[in-house]
Amino acid sequence: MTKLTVVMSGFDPYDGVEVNPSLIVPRTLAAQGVAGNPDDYDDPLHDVDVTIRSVILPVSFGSAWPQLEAVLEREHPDIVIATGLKRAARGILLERCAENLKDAEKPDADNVIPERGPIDESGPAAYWTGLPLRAILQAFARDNIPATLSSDAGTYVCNALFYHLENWASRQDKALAGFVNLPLVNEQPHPQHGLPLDQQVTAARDVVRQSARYFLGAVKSPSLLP
Ligand code: PCA
Repeated sequence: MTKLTVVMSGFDPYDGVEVNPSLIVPRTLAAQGVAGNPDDYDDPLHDVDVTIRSVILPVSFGSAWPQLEAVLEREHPDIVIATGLKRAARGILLERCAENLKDAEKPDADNVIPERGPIDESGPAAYWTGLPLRAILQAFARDNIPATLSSDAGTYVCNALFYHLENWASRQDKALAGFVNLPLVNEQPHPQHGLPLDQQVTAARDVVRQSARYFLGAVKSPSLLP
């Protein structure tokens, strides 16, 4: 049986929102797992054992990445999926690209507003995500999950973590990493904002399953192309 390790990160409560879905969804998925169906030979994960580790990070420019990096050094994951909250989002936002820029308008959890400028003075302007976004969107369509591709995770802590993470992934032999923004938890259907929690967990399961398939070579199309 092939073994894969996935690290899924989230953030502490943020932006006055008591229930940050990115705090609950990774923990829930780590507890539930994403088991393939061992009797279904068409299921590319039928003989894959996927372990998910969740980690919750502070909304801090200074310590979110070092805390995630420590987990990556310990777990040596094959796939890393970072998540955060975008409170204005209607559905799931699949982030395409991490920008080498921090530009915060409000203090972080350490009460720090970092100086505006690049995250890494000598790093590239941006990194593409490593996740197979098109395959994930197709899985979302099958599961009726509202989602869009997003070209910009902002210039706050989420983007900074995403950038450090892709920088890390670029130095690994083989590791996929990306960032997914979640909307508010809204149990009642709402025309503009939010999704129920169980739909968000289903979405995260789709992200893990499609990323695992891609990692194992079962998804053919390059991640950013149609
Ligand atoms: N969202 C923030 C940081 C933590 C979170 O959940 C952001 O958009 O940068």
